[in-house]
Amino acid sequence: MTRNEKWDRIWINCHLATMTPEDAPYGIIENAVIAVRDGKIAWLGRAAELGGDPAGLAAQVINADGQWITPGLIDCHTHLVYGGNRANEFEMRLQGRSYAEIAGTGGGIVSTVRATRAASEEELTTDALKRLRALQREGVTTVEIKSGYGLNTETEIKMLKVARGLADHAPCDIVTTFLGAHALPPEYQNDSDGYVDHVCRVMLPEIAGAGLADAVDGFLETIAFTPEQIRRVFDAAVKLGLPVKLHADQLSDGKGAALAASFAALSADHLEYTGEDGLQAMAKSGTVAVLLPGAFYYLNETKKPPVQAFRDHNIAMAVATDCNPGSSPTASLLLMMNMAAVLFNLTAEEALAATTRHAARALGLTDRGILRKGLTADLAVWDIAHPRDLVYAFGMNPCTGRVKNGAPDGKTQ
Ligand code: DI6
Ligand code: FE
Repeated sequence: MTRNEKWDRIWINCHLATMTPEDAPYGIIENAVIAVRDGKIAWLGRAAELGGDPAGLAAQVINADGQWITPGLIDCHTHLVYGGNRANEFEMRLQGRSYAEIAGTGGGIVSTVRATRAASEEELTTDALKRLRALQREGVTTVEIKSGYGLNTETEIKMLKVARGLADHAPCDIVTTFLGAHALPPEYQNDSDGYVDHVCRVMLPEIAGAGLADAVDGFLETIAFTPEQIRRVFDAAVKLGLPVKLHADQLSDGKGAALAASFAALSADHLEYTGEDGLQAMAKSGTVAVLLPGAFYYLNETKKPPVQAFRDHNIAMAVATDCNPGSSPTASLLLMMNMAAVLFNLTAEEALAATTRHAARALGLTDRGILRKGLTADLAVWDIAHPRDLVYAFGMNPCTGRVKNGAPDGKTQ
């Protein structure tokens, strides 16, 4: 091998959880090495099979001291760009008011809309970065971020620009989603059809034209938009070549999962109330079920998503933070993995697949989420004894390093 054919970097003395499905459980390779070159995984396997001296094979050798390496975690559903917070509404809920009640009296999503419209790009960036960095400290290397707190063209664009811009401040890939159909803005108080028209005819084309959205989302719920309205938004998205996803069946069975699946949605999210019709449609379309235990917990819900039915139907399950100021103010994906296990009965292996392989699929990304030669070298390094430890404990963070496109970010805890 000539000098410039050397790998850029090799981690020795590590254990791998590749999360490749054919190597269950966890795709464990003990006493392993993993090498990267040009941002991609160049080689991985048992150290005994390396067939050479690491220092001769790679420009840089990193001794992982027996730690574990997994794919970088992926948070596939967040609203982490927003103005202000809703701690006041949390206090109201503690005094007995419901989330829907607060939303119905000028609070809820619309109060965050007011704060987001008033915030500058700099202010939004500063606040969002705190949340993004918290995710990164737990090994997250790809984050999806939705708009939906602007509800007018100018502010939706501001949010999406801020979201995209976060990648300049933190070694992380940002995937953006336009969520114009999140709530009714005050300007359209008694005219939800008029607002949906505006979303389809003005906002969506302008945002798609500017290349600011990778996908389109909506909120189908009695307190939000009807199936007919969501269908119109999705028709407009499909015409512009954008994939769709949906907040579906969170607080009631609005038949959202089936509607999302009929548009071959990347994912349907929440799904507490999804019934058999929705499950069958999702299985057929290959739509990923994104479970959001943070919102379930924080809203004190009791109806759990049909996890056993997802398994029976072979529907891939992802888990995400839903990081937002109203129903899930958290930036801990590890905690969500633990909650998915304890509250929703995922196995530890399912919970880790849910934030790696299946989360990548929920975003339509085929170059990450597992460790395999040729894929993007996004890694997380953990001071643990076994990959199950990532789901077992909560409020602990064993992440000691992250690698984005083959480069360590240099920071440890
Ligand atoms: N479902 C959610 O969980 C978030 N949005 C949505 O459609 C809640 C957003 C918020 O309360 O601010
Ligand atoms: Fe959400």
